[in-house]
Amino acid sequence: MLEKLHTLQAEAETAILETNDITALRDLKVKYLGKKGELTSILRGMGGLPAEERPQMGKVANEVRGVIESLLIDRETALEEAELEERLQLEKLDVTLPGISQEIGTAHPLNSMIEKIEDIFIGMGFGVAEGPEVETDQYNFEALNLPKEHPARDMQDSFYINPEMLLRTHTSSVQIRTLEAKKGEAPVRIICPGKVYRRDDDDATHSHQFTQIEGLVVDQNVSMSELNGVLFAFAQKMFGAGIEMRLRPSFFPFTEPSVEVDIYHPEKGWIEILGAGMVHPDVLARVGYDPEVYTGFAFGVGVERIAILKYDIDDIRQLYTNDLRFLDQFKSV
Ligand code: 2U9
Repeated sequence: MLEKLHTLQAEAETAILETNDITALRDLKVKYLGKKGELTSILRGMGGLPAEERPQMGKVANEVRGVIESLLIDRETALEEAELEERLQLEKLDVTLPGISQEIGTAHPLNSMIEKIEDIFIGMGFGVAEGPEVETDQYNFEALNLPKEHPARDMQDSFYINPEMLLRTHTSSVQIRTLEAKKGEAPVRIICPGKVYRRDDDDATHSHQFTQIEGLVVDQNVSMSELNGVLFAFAQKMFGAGIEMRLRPSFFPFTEPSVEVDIYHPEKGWIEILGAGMVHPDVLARVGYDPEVYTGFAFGVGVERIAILKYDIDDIRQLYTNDLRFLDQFKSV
């Protein structure tokens, strides 16, 4: 039995030291020291020994158990350390390596231009109003002095959904809705940004959908000189304090008198940037403002037109196609 115990110890020692895996080591513990393990099975045979030999054999058996236990513990510690070391090597982080740069997006030039224009007018006391893109014929045309037979209402020029509904051709309908809601109350000082739709063939300078910002001021004693002052302040803030601006007579059914507003461009000469005028008395009267008491001025800006001019863009379609090579140029704008 003594020999069996020593053989078991030697065998266990070799097996433990040769194991390179924690799970296998736990299996060895069961194999040698478990309830049904080899040491237990040897000890069971102690019953057959003479009584005087049993204490000695018991002592040796305990020593063998102690040796195997400490071998198991040492090996487990060694394997855990090795595993940790391996992980540390594998997961080593070189903090001096250059990082992976993240592409940072930026506002679309059309959106930054809308914001720029809004900021300028907000700075002059205007509020911002918005309204529906699908409009009634009444709000889009009738209320603005564009009667049924007016050429601008032609099916060829607008996107009609049915005889009474269309995609708005300008944001003037938002001003009409605002005036109606104010029920004759003054002052009114609003700008109305938004998408508008016209049946145009798309090319470098035309788009069937574009962005407008229209403005409206209604109060007592509003004059053409206030219109001139507000629009000149806008032109200066947008294009620089030294900009030259002129008004040319024009015609719109909803304003009287009407003007087109040009700025002087050093290379291109006089360029139209917006249209404007004194609100037609019939338009005011129709929404409940007595034209004998109240006057107003209105203007309309094509946002793309201003962006094209300011950023020297050669094709309006570049503002809609989301080509990153184009958009990346506006990171600092
Ligand atoms: C109300 C009364 C009058 C809005 C106006 C213009 C002149 C104008 C164009 C500029 C470039 C349209 O985007 S564009 O093609 N707009 O020239 N718009 S006055 O007049 C109004 C609006 C609302 C109640």
